[in-house]
Amino acid sequence: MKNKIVFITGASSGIGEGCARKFASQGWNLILNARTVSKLEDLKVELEQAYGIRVFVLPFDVRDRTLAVKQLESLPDEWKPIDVLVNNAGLVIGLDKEFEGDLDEWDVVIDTNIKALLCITRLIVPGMVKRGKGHIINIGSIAGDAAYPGGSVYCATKAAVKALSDGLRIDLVDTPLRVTNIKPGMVETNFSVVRYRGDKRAADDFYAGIRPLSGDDVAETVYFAASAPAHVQIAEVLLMPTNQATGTISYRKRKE
Ligand code: 8X3
Repeated sequence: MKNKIVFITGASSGIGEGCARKFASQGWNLILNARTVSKLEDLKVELEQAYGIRVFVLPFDVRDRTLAVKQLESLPDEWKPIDVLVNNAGLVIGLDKEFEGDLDEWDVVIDTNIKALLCITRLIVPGMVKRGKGHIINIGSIAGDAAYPGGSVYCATKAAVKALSDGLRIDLVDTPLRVTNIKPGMVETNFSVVRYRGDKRAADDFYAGIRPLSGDDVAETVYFAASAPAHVQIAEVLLMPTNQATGTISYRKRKE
């Protein structure tokens, strides 16, 4: 295939969907992963028609290591030389205190944000090393820079994404491969609804009076890193709404 290939996890909504649209608009072929196949199929039809690129739908839960291995092995040879991996799949459930939360929910968060990211990296990067080219872009978070109230476990997982990104960059320093950690602040996606356990109103209230980033805003930064000249490695980007200053400080306009 003459076009470059990007593999995006969690591509059915939010930042992942934004990345799918952005890379497609720039002529890349896409391998799209998420749990639900229907949204990926819709995206495939839409983006192939709009941009004349090709899309391969690869549905699986990134936490299922056996299935991840099977699905990646099943990729046709022409889809195997992945140029860019966007490790985007991630979530948070609840805003509980560290001594009160649900251990099973935290397992889901830790397994997705850390162990699954590591598994997909472990499966895809050896091929990149062999081919002597590739770029791993991890979606970290401002939450990885410092813990905030009710964010203990989520913040820990995003601190882990930073460590895994830095460690991988060290391990690949003698190769042409690049590693980027993108750290968004407030982004309005379905992510927030899951954080409030499905309470859309509570999620909306969180953004009242402030204009958050969109998944597309973050995708622009992801693409900026991916399209930098080969000798330029964007190691980290912290991006947030103009009225956010840190993980805990933001300004909200009050209703008159
Ligand atoms: C999500 C951003 O600010 O909600 O990673 O922690 S924040």
